[in-house]
Amino acid sequence: MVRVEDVEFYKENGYLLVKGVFNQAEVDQMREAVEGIIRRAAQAKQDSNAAWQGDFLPPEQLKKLVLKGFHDVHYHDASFMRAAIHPNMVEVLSRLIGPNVQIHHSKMLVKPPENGAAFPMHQDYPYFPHEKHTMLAASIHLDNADEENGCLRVIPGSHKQGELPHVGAHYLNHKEYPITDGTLCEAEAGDVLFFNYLTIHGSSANRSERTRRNVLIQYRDPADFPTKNEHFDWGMGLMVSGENPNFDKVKPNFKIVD
Ligand SMILES: O=C(O)CCC(=O)C(=O)O
Repeated sequence: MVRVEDVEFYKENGYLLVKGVFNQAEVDQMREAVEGIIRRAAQAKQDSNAAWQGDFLPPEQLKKLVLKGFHDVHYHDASFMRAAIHPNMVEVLSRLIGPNVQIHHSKMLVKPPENGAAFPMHQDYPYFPHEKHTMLAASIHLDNADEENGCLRVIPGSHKQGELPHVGAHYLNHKEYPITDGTLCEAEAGDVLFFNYLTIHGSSANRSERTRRNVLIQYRDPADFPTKNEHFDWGMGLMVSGENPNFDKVKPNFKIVD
């Protein structure tokens, strides 16, 4: 599934699209699971709009945009846990990260038709900084994604710049980094886009008549330690490949929430 030149491409460019990681049946199960989460979130009145706010779009455009976003999806439906440890995923992850791989967290990002939210260009690093920068996102495509329905865009090689200043620790200056400058990463349902947490990325609004469903799982080497005591999610630290040589160093700090 991954050739030596693919690993080289990832190292050079900070991202890699791998085709056909999941088959149609697996994609269908995850699509149903996404619908289930949306339904249960609505029932629990926890379906607030997760669209990013800021000055990257005029306010009258921004207020119309919608994102159905939900964290820790592998705690909501087993199809995501199966995806997280799928042999095809593990094969790619162990080539890009190394023999030992851990989940950091997961989420789903659903852009509804016509008004699906945009993501200004940003790095994921400021949200959960680590020492060695092994962290990467695996963006699982549950729909064909293209320019029209707001596919992901990346700036190739940008991970080599290291940490960049973010507006309010949130996103990069949108005048310096317009979304449209990003390289389009068009993909089909079942494909996975892997990108490092330092790679600048974002996506435009969904202006098509099609939904764009993305499930994103962050992974790291267990020997790559967080530099801040924050962003603890359910499932942090689950091993998907190899062993944890430092089990006593980093432990999630879970709290019971009423
Ligand atoms: O799903 C997308 O289009 C972008 C998601 C993203 O940039 C993120 O979650 O950091």
